[in-house]
Amino acid sequence: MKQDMTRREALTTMTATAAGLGAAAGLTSVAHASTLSTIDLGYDSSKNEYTLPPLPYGYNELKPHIDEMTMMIHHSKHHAGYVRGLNNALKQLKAIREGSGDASTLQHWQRQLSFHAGGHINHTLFWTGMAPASQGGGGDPSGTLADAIKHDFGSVDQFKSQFKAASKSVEGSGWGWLVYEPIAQRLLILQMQNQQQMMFAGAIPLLGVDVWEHAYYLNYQNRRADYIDAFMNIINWDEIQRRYNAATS
Ligand code: MN3
Repeated sequence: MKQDMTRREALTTMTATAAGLGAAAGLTSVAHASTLSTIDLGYDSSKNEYTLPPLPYGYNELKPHIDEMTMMIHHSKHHAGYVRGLNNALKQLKAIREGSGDASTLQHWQRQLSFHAGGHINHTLFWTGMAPASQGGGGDPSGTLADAIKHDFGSVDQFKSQFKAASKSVEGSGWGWLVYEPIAQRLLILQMQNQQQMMFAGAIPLLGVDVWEHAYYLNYQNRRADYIDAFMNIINWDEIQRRYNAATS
């Protein structure tokens, strides 16, 4: 096992792996060197259950861009709810498969599976896609990711402009995403409604911003645009570069 891996390295490495696999698969865990506690992206293979992954920074460390109360409720309540919903959907589908469940509810639980798996994976990528300045958050993309952004969007500024405009204009609850499309091998900006709609199979998520009201309403009220502008200041570009490397390798 990677005994010398720090907690942060473990998290970012595992997140890159998950993104490279299309995020829907490959969520695994790695033992922490000093405590032997499980550092994970939200799956306990010994229990076959999804779990709430710890944040790689404190709830108060993204201030002033995202306030402590919002971070605490968002992670410990909202994200935790998606984890519970995902585990429950799988439990119900297992029961139906084995004959003890109500087969007439299958479509409902399939829908629940999609929604809550989306919620769990989106948030796992969201937390690790941000970082306080002390951990390298902020600034601009560089290296091969910046080259790809310039190739596919014209310039970093044009990318930012479209990413912000797309995220601000999501109808209702949803997300803005930068994804890698592996057929044309190019970057795309997508809107997502709720936790899963308007994405397509094969799109590999690289950078996502949560624009559900629960992500910003305590501090920004109805000012979603201001929240997205603030989010642009705390992007963990090193982590997004790692995901891009995983997606393209
Ligand atoms: Mn959320």
